[in-house]
Amino acid sequence: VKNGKPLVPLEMDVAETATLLKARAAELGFSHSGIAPAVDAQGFSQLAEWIERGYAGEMSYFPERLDAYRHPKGVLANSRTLLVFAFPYHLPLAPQENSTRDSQGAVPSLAAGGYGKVAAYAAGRADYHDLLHTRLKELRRLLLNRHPNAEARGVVDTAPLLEREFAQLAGLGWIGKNTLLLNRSSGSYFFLAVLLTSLDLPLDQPISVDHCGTCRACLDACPTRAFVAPRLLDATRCISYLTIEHRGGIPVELRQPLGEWVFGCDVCQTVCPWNRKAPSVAIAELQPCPDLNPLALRELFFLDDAAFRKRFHGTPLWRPRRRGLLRNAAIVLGNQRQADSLPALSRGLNDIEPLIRGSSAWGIGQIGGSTALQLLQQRLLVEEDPTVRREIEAMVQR
Ligand code: B12
Ligand code: SF4
Ligand code: SF4
Repeated sequence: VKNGKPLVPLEMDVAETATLLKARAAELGFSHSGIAPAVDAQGFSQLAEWIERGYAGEMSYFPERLDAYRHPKGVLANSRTLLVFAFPYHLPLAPQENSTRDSQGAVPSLAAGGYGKVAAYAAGRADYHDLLHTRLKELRRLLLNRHPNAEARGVVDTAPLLEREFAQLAGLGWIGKNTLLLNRSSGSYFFLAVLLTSLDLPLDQPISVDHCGTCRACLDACPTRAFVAPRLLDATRCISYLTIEHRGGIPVELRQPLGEWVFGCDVCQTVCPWNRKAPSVAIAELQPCPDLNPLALRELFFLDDAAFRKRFHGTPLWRPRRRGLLRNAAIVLGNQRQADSLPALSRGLNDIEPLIRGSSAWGIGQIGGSTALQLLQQRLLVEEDPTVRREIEAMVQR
């Protein structure tokens, strides 16, 4: 600096910062990066309508801080630009790739029963929020070292920001009919992470072409018919919401369509033609973990709170907690209709948690037969919770 003026023109300086940040992001494992302006969120009024229609379900953080979604300054007051990054995760496993083995060393197929499917993003041991925040922190430090007076904040998921909209503005892809961000080279199997800053970084060109064309594979394949229209998702019908975010019982009419998904769902991505050639480039922490995917469900019913915590704490599957994961497991075992699952479900029917008892009653009812009926009738003699009683009675009367 000479006479209070920078020797290097400021624009060049920020341009160089942008180049450095993108280069470092690539070294840290991000597959794409781009810069978007901090402008009003185009989707704001649609977001408000989406909440109004009840599509957000129990995700109360949407209505509670709706106003903050209007503009990125709701996340960082002085934000001028947003660096948006994509981070790839492992593609869903083909059944033969599943590395879980039973005691005889054989690879169990889901059809054999007792196992549940876990969405690809959650198949590794690490929680992606932790992985991405560590990387964003390093990028933030790099930015602030070069511009000590600037401000920057890294976010993944939890801030009031329509990440896919800003990713599209930053040139990372387009928003597909399944509402996910898609990229011609990587499909949609990646996470998004954002670094908001007060710096005027040079902007990238948004992608304005919609490469979905006439395709509607995702809309037709969704097992629970969760898409009200292209790019409009009723989250309360989405298996990902039901198995991860929803706290209560799974609505009866959606239990069979849930199929074998015990945590999340990949259907609207696996059918997408843009994912056919997507490269599998996940880092070690996101590689599918043999004891998590597919998930052996029956043994879960024999884990108490402490054992459950020991097994799942720190993994993505911890989010719905024991009660949520066992609720899901009971539904999947019910859908598989295997008598071998009755001992586990019987344990669930007598669990301390009413949600698990009610879901297990449903699972036992799906398996049917005299043992199932006996288990349900026995429980009915002592059951006091009215909701669980209704679940059991509905199964006994079938
Ligand atoms: C809440 C949430 C969910 C909810 C709701 C999903 C959703 N589509 O909104 C649930 C739990 C269902 C979910 C599921 C999944 N999620 Co999620 N989720 C989020 C989160 C935290 C917020 C999304 C959000 O703001 N939704 C609000 C609604 C309104 O957004 P929208 O549906 O896109 O709405 C727009 C359009 O509908 C549009 N619109 C167009 N026409 C019309 C017409 C009308 C009438 C209306 C009302 C609206 C409308 O306007 C809206 C506003 O822009 C984001 C992270 C973030 N902060 O952005 C991750 C995020 C979107 N999820 C992610 C992932 C990976 C998933 C799953 C694939 C996980 C899985 N395998 O199970 C599934 C995919 C399901 C799907 N098809 O969307 C990634 C997606 C990465 C990518 N490539 O796009 C994100 C970005 C997380 C991350 N940081 O990486 N998720
Ligand atoms: S994640 Fe599954 S349930 Fe949700 S919209 Fe996609 S296909 Fe439907
Ligand atoms: S399946 Fe088809 S319509 Fe759906 S996101 Fe992919 S290209 Fe678009």
